[in-house]
Amino acid sequence: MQVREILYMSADRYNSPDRFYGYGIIDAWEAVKLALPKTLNMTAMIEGFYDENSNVMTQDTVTVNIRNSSSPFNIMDQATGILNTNGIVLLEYDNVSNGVNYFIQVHHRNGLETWSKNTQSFSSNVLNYNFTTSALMAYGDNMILKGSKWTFFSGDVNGDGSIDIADLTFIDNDASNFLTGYLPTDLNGDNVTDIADLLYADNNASNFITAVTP
Ligand SMILES: [Ca+2]
Ligand SMILES: [Ca+2]
Repeated sequence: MQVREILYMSADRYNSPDRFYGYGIIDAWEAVKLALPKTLNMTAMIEGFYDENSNVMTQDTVTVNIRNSSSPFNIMDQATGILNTNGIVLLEYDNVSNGVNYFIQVHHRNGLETWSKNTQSFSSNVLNYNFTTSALMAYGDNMILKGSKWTFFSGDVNGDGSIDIADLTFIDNDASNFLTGYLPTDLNGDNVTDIADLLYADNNASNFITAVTP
């Protein structure tokens, strides 16, 4: 946001009927608050990374886009962070505003791309959003229940928005070669690619799981 814009929005006449005729008195503290980064406090679980018995998720990186509310849903800002063992991540954005409606779009190395059900807005520089409480939190209700948590489908290894034979082939190849480490084919985050990973993708591919987006 431009400094000029921030100062304008802080002024006492910004929301008054004569806003176009003058800036009113600039409120420096209000301007400082407007210029602060916006924080998304997001909770999300990845199917394969979440253990419903221990109620713990293996930590992993997600990239979260804040997107415009109308087609073509331009990306307004992007941040990357680590979902902790409770599935919580705090992400900061500089290029979004309070009171504006945005979609939240989440990317993970092999979790299926998932969007917020509806548009959301930051208020007082914060937006809290929890995907795990209900299928209704995801666009198209496109999540899978694991224990008591709604989670993002695992298995989109190549990130093309569908879980299918192409993803299974990647996992199968890496498993055949006994590959280990931080790989897109490791669906449960144990740093080994094997049959356990293949099962998640196979199950979701059998159900023709694809991303559902606005
Ligand atoms: Ca795929
Ligand atoms: Ca694994």
